[in-house]
Amino acid sequence: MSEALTPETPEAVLDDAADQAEPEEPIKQRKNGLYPGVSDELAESMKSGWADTELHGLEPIPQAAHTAARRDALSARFPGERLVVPAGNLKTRSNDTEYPFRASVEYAYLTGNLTEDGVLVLEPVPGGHRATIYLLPRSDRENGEFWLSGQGELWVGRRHSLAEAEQLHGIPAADVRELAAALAEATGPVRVVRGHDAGIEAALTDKVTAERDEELRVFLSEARLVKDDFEAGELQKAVDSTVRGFEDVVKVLDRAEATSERYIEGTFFLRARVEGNDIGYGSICAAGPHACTLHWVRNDGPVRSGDLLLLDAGVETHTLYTADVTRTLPVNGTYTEIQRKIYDAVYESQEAGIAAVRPGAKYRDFHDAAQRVLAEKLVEWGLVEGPVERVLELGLQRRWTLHGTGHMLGMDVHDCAAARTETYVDATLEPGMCLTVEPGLYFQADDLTVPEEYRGIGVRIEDDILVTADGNRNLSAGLPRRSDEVEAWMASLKG
Ligand SMILES: [Mn+2]
Repeated sequence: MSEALTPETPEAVLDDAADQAEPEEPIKQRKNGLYPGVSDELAESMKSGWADTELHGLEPIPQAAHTAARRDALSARFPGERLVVPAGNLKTRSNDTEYPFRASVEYAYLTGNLTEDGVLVLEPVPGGHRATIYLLPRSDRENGEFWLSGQGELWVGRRHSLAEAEQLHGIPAADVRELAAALAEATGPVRVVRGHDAGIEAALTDKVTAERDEELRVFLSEARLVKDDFEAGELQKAVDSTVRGFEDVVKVLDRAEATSERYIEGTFFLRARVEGNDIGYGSICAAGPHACTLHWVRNDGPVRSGDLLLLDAGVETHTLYTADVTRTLPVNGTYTEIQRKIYDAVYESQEAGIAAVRPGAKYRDFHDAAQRVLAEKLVEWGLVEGPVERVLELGLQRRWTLHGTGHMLGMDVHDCAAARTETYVDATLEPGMCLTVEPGLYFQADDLTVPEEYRGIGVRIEDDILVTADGNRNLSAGLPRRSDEVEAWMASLKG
């Protein structure tokens, strides 16, 4: 990262800065605490000679056609109350470097805007609410902010003006730098989505309660249980990019063998960054026994011919919807006998799970259907004593199935996580819900209760399933799942 305008020695800068007249308005210092040395002549020069780049007649972003209805639903749930939904701020990685910014799901869902420091406020008015997005405006040239401040556009890139933001999002925009003080002054009931913007929360600290704020968070989580057509389309885009990312990985498995699991991680990441915003979660690139570690994201192990590769990865779109897909592939293109036996059992379990996804079915049905198949296989193989009913009742299969069979999918990979039990796991499926079906079997390398040939084998198959009016649609059907089809697909890509 460049650090232009840094003079030779820090001492020189401090002396120099002390000599400078204070700017009329305080400029936020760059995080290294050093002002660059600035002569009056240079400061004057930097104020002028810049073209007017204001954009006019901007088309609204595609989400704008949907976010108004989402805000209306929120408004109807909390009449007469001020609602504050922050995007969040940059998070420090170390010293003056930050993690890539990702707007809070609640803010992105309600506005479509994705920039740091943004805040949506719904102000109660007769008959409903008036929405405003508070944003950092374009940098001021007059006070030097645009080139002397760390948030200045010269450093971080051009922002949209407030007028441009208003056209893009279909929501009136205002300067966020005045919001905290205004919120601190304001009276009347207010709720804030917590955990994203400490400054905004501090301004509201005497006016909010944890319990009431949680109700706001829960509502926004439950609002996302059923996806609208736009969201379903974005999820399909995320999956389509993910399919291409899996194809990329298969094509470079020989290079991964020559290096490590990192080659797979990097290959998938390239696809995610070129076609989408990012990966939706840390890619699990688990070769050999690492497949038995459910969240293996270190990805620093060897990739060996004869082993399986469990790849659990998803591309996140520019609108922040993510796929969540897993395939378990033979590194050399052909499953061994024992690998195929375990794989086919998981496949059969997944088929039973997917078949149970339809409107009106209980959410738990697909999990129960998938678990039953796995329990049957484990009894059949003599790994656990039957009958199957006893195994299921005592949950004995879970030594090897380990996790639930799926979850809601959307802007979060584990979407709608704040939804109440009665609206999610104890509820029934509705058209527009999107969930993963992802049974697995995992035989740890040190599991002495299973024959040696099982040890170190982990298999998961995961697809993204949209509930439709008459059943379901597998959004990730573009990736083969049956073992012989996986082998044929790999052969065709390596060809
Ligand atoms: Mn998943």
